[in-house]
Amino acid sequence: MNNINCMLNETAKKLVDEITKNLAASKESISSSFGELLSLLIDKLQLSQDKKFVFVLLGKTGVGKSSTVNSLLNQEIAPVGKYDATTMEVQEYEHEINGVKCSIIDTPGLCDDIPEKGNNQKYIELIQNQVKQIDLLWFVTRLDDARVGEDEKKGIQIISEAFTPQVWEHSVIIFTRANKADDYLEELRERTKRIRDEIAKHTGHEVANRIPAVAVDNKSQTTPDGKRWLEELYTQVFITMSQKGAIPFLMATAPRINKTNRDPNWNFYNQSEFKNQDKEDENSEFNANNFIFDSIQKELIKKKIIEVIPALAAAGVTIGAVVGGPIGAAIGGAVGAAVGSIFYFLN
Ligand SMILES: Nc1nc2c(ncn2[C@@H]2O[C@H](COP(=O)(O)OP(=O)(O)OP(=O)(O)O)[C@@H](O)[C@H]2O)c(=O)[nH]1
Ligand SMILES: [Mg+2]
Repeated sequence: MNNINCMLNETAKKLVDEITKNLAASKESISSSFGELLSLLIDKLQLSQDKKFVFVLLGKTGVGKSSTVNSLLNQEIAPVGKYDATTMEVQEYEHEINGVKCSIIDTPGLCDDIPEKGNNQKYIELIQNQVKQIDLLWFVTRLDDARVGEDEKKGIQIISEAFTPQVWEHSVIIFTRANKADDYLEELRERTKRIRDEIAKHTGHEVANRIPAVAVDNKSQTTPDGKRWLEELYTQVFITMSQKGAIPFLMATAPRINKTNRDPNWNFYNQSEFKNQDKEDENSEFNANNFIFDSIQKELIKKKIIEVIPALAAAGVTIGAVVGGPIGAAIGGAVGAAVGSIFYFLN
């Protein structure tokens, strides 16, 4: 427990010791290695705190790239607005969330029909020079657009050439304006297939068909099927992003992870009393910007966490419920929030 002792203040240290001891009294087999596990986890999280996660955004101007990233991270990271892309450039927005750095790299013009024909090679060099890390590539397009445009095809091609087609192994397809679709499920299915087919020209179908597609609507908390999209977006982003970016991302978002086991689709938006409560209490479980995962999403996130930190596979199912919250609170800060969330998902 040396590492913990270094970083915790006296009160927190006592609390962690006490919890560990209580656990030892009640569950001998789990607790014998619990201290080691916790120590390893805290080490890993502390290391990750200095790392950052990087999202690269690809999509035509005005489709909702900025809005969607801002919704997920609950911050005004990239400006939202309607202005025409006139040149192809690379824009990097750097930000710190909960003490963790992130970079959102925007690629204005890359998927837009602007008269810079023949300049693909120049852009490839530009993006290669400016982008050193990609944890997740976001291909953003409107659900109510019927086809994959020539400009989008060009964007897909340039990205594939600049970063090798493997870049699509850590990518998601995001459909915005889900509530504007005429036939939601049909359009979701059809458009997903068309975009995957286009990407498959560079990666082959095996990689392309594994790219998750998520429908969102930045003007609404739900999609036409009545389900919240924020948690689904979070889940697909988290499980698809590179292992390197996953823990920084989890740490940045951990304070917004709601640890109650509530059905995410219970109708809290419809209840005006709770809407008012949202405004009063940022951390309230009724805050619509917080994440309330359903059991399938929890399971997927758990699987990814264990993939990134394999030692956690040894953590018994009972640990999460018993100590996750108190230990997380005792540790405090981004590391504590992440510890609490990780044990919540393991549970
Ligand atoms: N109805 C609806 N409007 C959206 C949605 N997403 C974005 N918008 C609106 O579309 C406009 C453009 O959104 P942005 O997020 O700025 O789009 P962008 O792709 O980042 O655009 P550029 O950075 O200018 O290329 C804004 O007025 C948004 O409010 C959505 O899901 N549904
Ligand atoms: Mg934008």
